[in-house]
Amino acid sequence: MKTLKAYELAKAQYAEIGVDTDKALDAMQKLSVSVNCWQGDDVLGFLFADTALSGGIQTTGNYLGRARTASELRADLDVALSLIPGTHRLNLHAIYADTSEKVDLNELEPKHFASWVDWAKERKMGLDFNPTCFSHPMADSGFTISSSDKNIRDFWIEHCKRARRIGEYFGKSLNSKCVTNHWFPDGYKDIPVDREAPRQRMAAALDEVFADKVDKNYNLDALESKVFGIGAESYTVSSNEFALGYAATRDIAYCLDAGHFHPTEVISDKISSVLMFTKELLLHVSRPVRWDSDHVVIFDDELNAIAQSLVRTNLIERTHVGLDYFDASINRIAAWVIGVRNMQKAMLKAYLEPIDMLKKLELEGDYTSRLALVEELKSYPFGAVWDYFCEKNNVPVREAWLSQVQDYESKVLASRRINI
Ligand code: RNT
Ligand code: ZN
Repeated sequence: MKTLKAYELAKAQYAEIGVDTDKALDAMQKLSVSVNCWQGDDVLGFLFADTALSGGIQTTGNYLGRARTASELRADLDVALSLIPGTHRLNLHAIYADTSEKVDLNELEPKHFASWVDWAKERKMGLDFNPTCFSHPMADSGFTISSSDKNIRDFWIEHCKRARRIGEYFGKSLNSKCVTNHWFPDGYKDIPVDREAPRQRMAAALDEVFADKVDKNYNLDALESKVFGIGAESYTVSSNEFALGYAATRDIAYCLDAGHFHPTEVISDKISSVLMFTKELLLHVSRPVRWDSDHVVIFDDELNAIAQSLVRTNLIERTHVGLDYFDASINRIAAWVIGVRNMQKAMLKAYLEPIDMLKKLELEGDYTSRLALVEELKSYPFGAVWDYFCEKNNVPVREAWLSQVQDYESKVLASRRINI
């Protein structure tokens, strides 16, 4: 009741500047965020959970309650999703196959993910996918699909081909196109002599992967770039220029990860450029702190700028919004809830801008009014609209979700003390 009253007041205030809050809420209802499953178990997965995380990425922290099995991960996700408004997608990695079979990455088949499809179907959710090109003996050299060793290359080519078929299976079974994102940690710790050959090998290998026809209505491929990783500080094969150039010339999507650029470089300014030359874009919204640290997404300036880039010129229509972070130092379910809700809040705030008015001021060269208005908008009562959105979706308003996570922590997570 209080929430509704506050919403009505906010609605009137927004109406004065020509913003329709109900329309913003409709847009929000349609927004699905691809939730990164790997936040739930520190990127370990179930196929090789004893193998150390590799590929130059790192989780730190040892908070109690890491999900150790697919059913634990699903139970945890159910708790998180019950605290997040709207209907979302789950982003799976190949290592999250749910099978008792001893199966390697180059042997994976759709059937190994059947339980995930059942789970998603029941919840009317879509699934996204990723080949896992790390944490595996075949990635030990620091190179996967661009390795100079044909055996290694072929192993990863086969894995990626299979990943796309699994993506197609997700898309078909759930009637919702799956985004299959390809990320390769390949690179050198120290300065290479030949910067070109690994890139030529990677492009040729990817061409082989994508030569396999899978139905584009059900699977969209994306290629993710990166500036450096731990142990690959001097050179990354799939750099920004490589991945963007490859994606644009092969008609696949490019994946921009917020942590994969130099520390002061932001992806919010890249979105409109990339989408001039590719049909679709995948985002890995993350929070780099001094490096690609994959901190939980917070409601900061860059998150708001990303949302504005998506909403102001409607590029959201061609963008798949995924999250990519992994923090093992706090409750992992809370990490999901905080990150997804923040992404949604930023999008809502962007939907509540008087976009036409702002664009007009800009075109007229009235930069004084543009700045004045954009700054005043920051303290408009968007929180009241957000609270109402949560209430309408039957999820806790404001921090009321936290006690539910704490309850689950003491009842369920606290008993997960051993590795199984
Ligand atoms: C690594 C990339 C990649 C991974 C996930 C787990 O730097 O961001 O997207 O984080 O695939
Ligand atoms: Zn990423």
